[in-house]
Amino acid sequence: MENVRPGGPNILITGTPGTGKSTLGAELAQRCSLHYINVGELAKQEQLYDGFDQEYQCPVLSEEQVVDEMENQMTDGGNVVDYHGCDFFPERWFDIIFVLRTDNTVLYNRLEHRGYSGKKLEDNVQCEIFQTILEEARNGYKPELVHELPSNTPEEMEDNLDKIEAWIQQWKAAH
Ligand code: DAT
Repeated sequence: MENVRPGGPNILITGTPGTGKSTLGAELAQRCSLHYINVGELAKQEQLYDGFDQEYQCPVLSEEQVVDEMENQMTDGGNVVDYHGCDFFPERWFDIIFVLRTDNTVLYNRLEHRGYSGKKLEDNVQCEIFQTILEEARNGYKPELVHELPSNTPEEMEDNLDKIEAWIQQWKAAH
């Protein structure tokens, strides 16, 4: 049975860090009057952590606590969710999933500009080269839900916004 969501569709924006998820997600939510959820920020705000990663020197997200925290809001619908992973979210949450993709050199420059260096920079660029997040999305969700979007230039960002906005209008008309 299809999920009924009074607040509108739930959209997941995923991809390697630096591909443009938060820029796209926040802008999309504003344009379409949806609720923007940056999962990393939510975890930080609510301290939804489970241990500490010595290698990366950062707290480890508690996937269980994050899911519990988001559940009600996701059931209501009308959310744009932004996270660099997707395998721990319940499949029933999302009506569509967009995986942002960025060319290696463009991504390298963006992450370097963000202050990443050494192993962290290399691991994130490798994550994009190996299409890790795309594979994760394809493994976890019905193939027809998962869409790749290029995110190298402001024109592509604008084009992606237009496409998703059109999809939202269609979804609303059909529900
Ligand atoms: P993420 O949330 O995936 O980590 P971001 O939205 O913070 O990524 O974007 C990282 C940087 O790259 C930021 O300075 C904005 C820029 N950027 C993102 N998408 C872009 C695009 N399609 N064209 C040009 N710049 C982009």
